[in-house]
Amino acid sequence: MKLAKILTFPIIGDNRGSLIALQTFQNIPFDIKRIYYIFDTLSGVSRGFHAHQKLQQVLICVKGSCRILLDDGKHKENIILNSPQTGLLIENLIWREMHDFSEDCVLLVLASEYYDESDYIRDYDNFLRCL
Ligand code: T46
Repeated sequence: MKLAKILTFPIIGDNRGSLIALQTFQNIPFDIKRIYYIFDTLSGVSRGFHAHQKLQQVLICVKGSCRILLDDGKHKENIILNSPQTGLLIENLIWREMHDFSEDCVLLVLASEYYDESDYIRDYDNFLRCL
């Protein structure tokens, strides 16, 4: 894994089931300013197709599965997310696409910044120029 870092979160489990706690600057390496989640994705739909100038994010598939394609302009990597224990830390200036959402997929995203459309690079040629 070169284009992103895999974070593995410990499960706090007991005889009732499982729990995972995420905390700023403990197991999440930035100040969490925003949380969003993607769910009920229609069959065959792909999302993403952009990079960010500044934003860092951790993607966690808390239910189901999806495939994340990462691209730094030179290399591409595919990562399957299918565990609530796994976080994918994506730094800035990495092109990302999300594919193969399972019907039950819930993709939770922790973000280092508030939503700002001007941080998005939505054109691939522009992304290559920004690198
Ligand atoms: C990313 C991947 C993993 C908001 O108003 N606030 C928000 O916090 C977000 C994330 C989106 N939006 C609006 C902007 C668009 O009108 O929701 C709409 C859908 O957003 P977008 O097409 O950017 O969604 P995805 O799934 O392609 O990408 C999202 C994040 O936007 C992006 O930062 O890295 O998930």
